[in-house]
Amino acid sequence: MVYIFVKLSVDSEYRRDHGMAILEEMNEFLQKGRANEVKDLVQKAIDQKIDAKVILEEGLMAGMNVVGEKFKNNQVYVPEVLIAARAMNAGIALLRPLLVSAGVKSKGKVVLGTVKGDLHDIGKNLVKMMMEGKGLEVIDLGTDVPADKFINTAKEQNAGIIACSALLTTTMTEMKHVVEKAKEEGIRDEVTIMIGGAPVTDNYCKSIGADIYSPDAASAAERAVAVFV
Ligand code: B1M
Repeated sequence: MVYIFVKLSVDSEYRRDHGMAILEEMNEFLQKGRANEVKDLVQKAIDQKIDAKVILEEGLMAGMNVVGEKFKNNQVYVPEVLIAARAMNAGIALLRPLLVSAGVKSKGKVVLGTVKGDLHDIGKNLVKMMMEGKGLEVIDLGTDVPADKFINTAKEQNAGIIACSALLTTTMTEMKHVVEKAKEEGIRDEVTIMIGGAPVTDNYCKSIGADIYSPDAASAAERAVAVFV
């Protein structure tokens, strides 16, 4: 009995330590933009039954945060950041089926995009993945999306939600134009406007008259589903 208990705790400790080592290695390779190694390690982590959310947050996003800090301090430049982003996307592609539960009937329509002037799309793509995982239909307008395009698409497609992502303090102001344009076009009462992205806050959301701020992709998907209930 004691033997089994000791063996089980040693095994689970081994798995935990080994799992942490994989995530640390993943983080390091992501910083170097080594997409193949990142992919292999994500697969290894999946095989070891490490939770997909933990792989995403503690392996991939942790590595990307280091890249972001170095970028800010001019220790790395745009090409390095791009290859790190490519490695991150390669890892996320393997996690997708685990983060998204397939075959769920559409619960509502969302028009999603990164606002005008902004080309960051990794966070936006995660929001899309999580929303689809919750059974929402997402019309992805991509990046650099002007306010008009959000509004016209929402009208044409009869969407219940417009979801805007921004990663730059200089482009988040574009979200205000989306709210204003929705008013001008007479659809403000029919559409819920959701916003998010690293520089965005709840106070900012309130100040521009948008409806929902979410700090991460998972909570954005939860709040979006609640809109259609
Ligand atoms: Co840029 N970049 N970048 N960049 N980049 C940041 C954002 C920056 C913080 C880096 C830094 O200085 N530390 C900084 C912004 C500073 C600021 O405005 N405060 C910055 C800058 C300055 C720039 C350029 C201006 C650099 C230059 O050219 N001089 C330039 C701008 C180009 C443009 O957009 N016009 C630029 C370019 C780039 C690349 C093209 C090289 C590349 C983007 C590649 C791509 O997206 N395909 C890039 C990258 C990769 C970054 C960092 C390193 C990583 C961003 C990322 O993907 N994070 C970033 C530093 C950092 O964030 N650590 C940086 C991972 C992603 C999962 O997180 O997108 O925050 P995030 O998404 C989160 C949440 O925010 C939330 O959910 C996700 C997590 O679950 N979320 C939402 C996102 N959208 C949401 C919407 C919602 C709800 C939640 O509801 C609708």
